[in-house]
Parts: sequence; C-alpha cells; structure tokens
Amino acid sequence: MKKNIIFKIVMVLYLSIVGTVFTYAQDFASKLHTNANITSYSMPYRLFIPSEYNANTSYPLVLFLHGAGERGADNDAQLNANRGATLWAETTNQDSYPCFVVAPQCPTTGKWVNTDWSLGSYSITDIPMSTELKMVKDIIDTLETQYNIDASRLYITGLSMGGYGTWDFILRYPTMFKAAIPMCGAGDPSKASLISTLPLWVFHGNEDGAVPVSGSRDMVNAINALGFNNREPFYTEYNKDHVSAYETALAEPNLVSWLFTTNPIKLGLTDITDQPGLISAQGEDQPNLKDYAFDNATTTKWLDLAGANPTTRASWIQYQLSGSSYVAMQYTITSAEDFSDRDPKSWNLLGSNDGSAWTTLDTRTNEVFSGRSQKNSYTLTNSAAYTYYRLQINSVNEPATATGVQLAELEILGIPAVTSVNVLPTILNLEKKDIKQLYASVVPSNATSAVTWSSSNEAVATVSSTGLVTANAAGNATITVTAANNNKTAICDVTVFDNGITKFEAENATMNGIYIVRDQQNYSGDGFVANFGNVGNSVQFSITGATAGSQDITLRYATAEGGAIHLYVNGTMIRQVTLANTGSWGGWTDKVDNVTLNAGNNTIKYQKNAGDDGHFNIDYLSLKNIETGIIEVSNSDNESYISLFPNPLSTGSLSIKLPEDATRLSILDITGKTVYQEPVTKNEFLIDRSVFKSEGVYVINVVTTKNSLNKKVIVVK
Ligand SMILES: [Ca+2]
Ligand SMILES: [Ca+2]
Ligand SMILES: [Ca+2]
Repeated sequence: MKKNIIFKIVMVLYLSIVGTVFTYAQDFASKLHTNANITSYSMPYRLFIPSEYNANTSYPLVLFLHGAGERGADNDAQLNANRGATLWAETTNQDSYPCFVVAPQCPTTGKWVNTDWSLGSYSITDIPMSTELKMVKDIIDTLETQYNIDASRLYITGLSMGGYGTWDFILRYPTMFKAAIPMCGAGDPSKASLISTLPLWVFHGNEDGAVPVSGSRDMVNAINALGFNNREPFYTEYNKDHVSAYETALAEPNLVSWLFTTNPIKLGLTDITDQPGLISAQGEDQPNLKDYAFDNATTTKWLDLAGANPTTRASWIQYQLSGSSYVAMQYTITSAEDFSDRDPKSWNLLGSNDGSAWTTLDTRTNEVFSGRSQKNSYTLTNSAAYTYYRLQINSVNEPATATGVQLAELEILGIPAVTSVNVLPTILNLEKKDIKQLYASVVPSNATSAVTWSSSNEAVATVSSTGLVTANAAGNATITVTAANNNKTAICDVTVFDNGITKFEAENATMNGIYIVRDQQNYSGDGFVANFGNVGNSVQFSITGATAGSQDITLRYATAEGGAIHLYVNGTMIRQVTLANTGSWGGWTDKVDNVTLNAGNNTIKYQKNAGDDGHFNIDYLSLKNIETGIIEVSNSDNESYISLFPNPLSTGSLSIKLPEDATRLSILDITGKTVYQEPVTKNEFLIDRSVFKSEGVYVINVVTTKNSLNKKVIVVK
C-alpha cells in the first residue's frame, strides 16, 4: 500500500518535469491576493490568460481547487501535482475553448471546507464557509473587474479536498457557476435541491481510502431523489483508488468539451421522441408527412389518407430510438388544427425492442379532443424499457365522414432505462455475526431507480432494505439487488463461516500514525489500515471478554515486501513478529502468535519499532475463546463526556451526547462486533432500540480527535 503511493508520487513528479504539464505551468502568471476584510494572510494563485486575449471579447473562466497535498505557499504545487488546472490551458483545448484558468493555493493550516475529509457528507449549515473559500471568491470577483470575463460562464472543478471545495462553493452560490466537476469529494446532500438544474459531472473511485465514496454517492442520490434530472453523463464511479480516480477523470476524452457545451438541466421526464431516432408510419400524405408528428410544433401535422383503413381509418405511426432504450411513463397526443372527424378516438400504445414483438403499454377507447390543437395527456403504468414505440390507431373520431387520420404531435415521455445494476462488493466472506454494508449503483447514473434487496437463504444471511448484510449461520447465500426501473439485477455471493472466532477489525482499532485504506479487495469489515513506515506507528486492538491464559491470536495482513513489527500485550512488549512477504498488497494471510491474556479487557498492539522494517496492510485480529456472556469493557475515565439516557434502556430510543471533538460513533455488542457506526456530524444522537438486537450490555465507543472513549449501556427488552 505504502509502496504504491510512493511509486505514484514519483511518477507524477517525473511527468511534471519532462511532460507537458510543466510547459503549461509556465504560462500561468504567479499572483498574490490580499483582502484584509477577510483575513490577514495573502493567498497565492496562478492565473492563465488566453493567449489571444482581446478586451473587447468576453471569456469564460475555469476555477480549479486542488487537494490537501498541494497546500502551501510555493504557488506551484497546485499546478504540478496533476492536470487539474493545466488541462484547461493546454493549447488544443484553448484552441477550441479559450478561457481564463484560476488555481488558488490553500495555506497548509487551512482547508477549503473545515471538515475532516475522511468523514464524507457534512452540513453547510453547521460548518460556515471557510476563510480560504471566501478568499477564492474574492479573487474571482476581483478578476471580473480587471478582465473581460463572462460572469455567465464561470466553471468550477476540484479534486479531493478541492472536491469538497467544489460542492461547498456551488451549494453556497448555486447560480454563480454554469457547470461543475467535483472529483473525489463530498457535500451536503440535504441541500441538493439548490443545485437541481446545475450541470454536474461527478467522479469518485470506489476503492478510495482518503475520501469515502459515499461522499459523491450521497450527493448523486440526493439529486436523483429530486426527480428525473436528464443528466448524461452525471456520475462516473471507477474501480480505482483516490489518486487514480481523479487522474483518470482528468483524462476523460470528453471532459473539456462537456464542460464548455453543457446547458442547465431540464428537470422532469424526457420526451423520448426528441432523442435521435427513426420515424415510420403506415402512410403519409404530402405535405403532412410523418416527421411533423414529432417536430414539437402544433401547427404542423401527420396525415394518413391513402394508407388508412377505409372503414375505420386505422393506421399507425412509430418512433424507433437510435440510442439506448427508455422507460415510457406518460404520453401526449395533440389534435390537428382542422377536421375533428380525423382525430384518433381509439388506440393502443405499443412497445418493442426488435420492431416485431410488441407489448401493449396502454389501450384507450372513445377518447375525445375537446378542441383543435388540443393536447391530451395519458399516464402509463410501465417499468420496462423499449427502443420502439408505436401508436396503433384503431379508429378515428367519425369514420363515416373522415377521409383519413391525423394528429399534430405525439410525445412519449420517460426516463433513460437502467441498463445494468452494480453491487459492491460482489463476493463476501463473513464470520458468523459479521455485518457488512453492500452498495448498489445503476447504469446510466441518471436513470433513477428504487432498488430492493433480497437473500436466497435468510438462515445464512439476511439483508436489510438498505443493503446491510448480517451473517447468521455457516453456509452460502446469494444477495440480489433489483432496480425497479427495467427490472435489472446484480448479485453478491455470501459465504458465512462459523470458526468460533471473534474478529476485531483494524479499522475500528486505535490508530497511531496509520490510517484506513480500502484500495485492495477482499478485506473484512469496512477496510484495513496501512502506513507502518515510521517508528512508533501502531494499531492497538481493545479485546473484550477474553479468557485468562495462553491464547492464539491471528493477525490478518498482507505485504508485498515482508518485514517485522513488535507485538505488545497490555502495554508490555512481548516479541518482534516477522510478517513474511505475502506476494502482493492484497495477498491476505494469517499470522498466528501465542500470548497470555487477562480475563476480560486486554490491549494487543502491533507497533513499528527501531530495527523493524517493511510496510503492511492489516485487516483484523481474530481470537477464539471470547466470552459472549460477560462484558468487561471499562467505562473510560472521562466517560462523563459521553452522556447516555436512559441507561438502562428499556423503552424508547437511546439519547447519546458526545464531546465536541468526536469524529465517529460506534456501538459494539458483547462480542465486540460493531452493530452500528457512523461518522459524527452532530453531537447528539437518538439511536432506535432496533439497533440493539437482543437484551444485554452494549458499548458506546466514541473516537475523538484525541482518543477513543467507551461507555456501557444496558438494554432490557
Ligand atoms: Ca417531441
Ligand atoms: Ca407537429
Ligand atoms: Ca478490516
């Protein structure tokens, strides 16, 4: 893991020295912005001015917000770490889309958004706009007074910490930018309606270990929940880690042209007949051709005289989509401006995917158009997608007098079909009682759809309505997620083991100098920990309910280089442990050690000491003989910082108040398994009793910026 990162940094530096990035960086003027009304420091920024700049022409402007690693005062790192700023200044792109590019640099002490970027979604109400972002806005406002910049064509993009900055900026100033590209960041989903019509192309990697992918998913889901938004593209999720994801996004071939040509989003259903397609009809009569049924003008019409059935004037007209299929949900017919006897009266709306096998979507008889150029609307109950839609007209209004059938417009309204559903992960290996969150996403991402979850074997594993899997007993089960739109499914194969072990996940342990990563496959729980490069870096497991005496402890780890680390039990150094090369950073292997434990609470720590070498990914520590009937977790000394009410909990919900610097709330059952966890975005929680599956003692664990606090709650059912 660590090694991968180092390699990547070396690659980026190499490219920036010999590649094109550096060349364009030279074309950016180095500037310093001061505004004592906002802050006392001056903010460095780089400014690219279009080479053919002419003050009589107005130009668009692209603002780029860099990531945390490029903070500082050198006014250089934000240009050279990646193509986030320089992409827009590259000659080929300037030739097509001349624009200003602004790349401010955040001081090392600041953030674009004052939230911990490992936490994902946050509240813009709770977290005021940062001084740094205020300075950025002031830079843009000032540049607009100095150059001929088109205020209606301001664009914003940013990655990582700058992805947060991008969401924050557009949520606080929803009409300032014409379009935005937030990469690998997070925002405030509760405010999604503010940007419901803003064109967005959102990027994230689902192996992101720095900013959780939930940050982008939460925003995308919140925007989709507002209704059919007709965005395409909208959200691109790669099977990649943090850095690879935004580097891949910056290399998307259509990214630049998309930004400069996208227009405000039209909310609501799409008229399928406005998408590219082929029109056909049973017949048509000059000059009232079939195309005039789809030209969005009620003054023009399609008329079928010769082709119509002479008795009923029955006929048909059809629209075949050239591109992907749509789910029709509504349609409208507008009567022509003359000859009411030619109006359609009875018809079927048909759908097909091959033009020969047709499904009836709707049947109408004795419909009346109350006037000329009258639009009637009809709702469908349909979730299937089709590429062919045909209006089969069975009779006209007055067949006795009508010389044909005609209509002014046919609209078929719907949403893009879900073409596939993805579930992550696709394979789950769980120990009995493990709980694991599954994630579903639909393709294309603007094809909004409700999803449902089911298990093939609930005795082995159950799944909640939100995709939370609980392992109940040894065996196999298949979890299926189904998208209502077009009925597409995806599966996750679950294998549950019952080895009588209790897992203590490294990502829930106390960390010193290390961090949570998710960029390898097949880890247990919510991730693993890495960065054991420095002396003193450690992971410490709090073991509850241990049996006294000699015990085997099993560390699950992976390393592509091998090395050694020191093992401590209850603060005492036991021995140096060799962790052999497992062949790759995701080559998970068990390392068994024998130690002596006390009854009840123990700490087991793996720490990098002088003389140890190598980097490791550590997934979890597992033990047998963990007592499940007793819990001996001590309340933390400063337990008063966690306030629980009522305790014991017999009815209602549990009220939890946390210290101001809390970052994560977890609830563990008597075996030490996490039954509930969420990042702390507020300091008061109401936990529903359903979280506590059975009667007994539970531990409320709170991670703060300084330490990890525990407090027990007794649940009486
Ligand atoms: Ca139309
Ligand atoms: Ca027309
Ligand atoms: Ca783990």
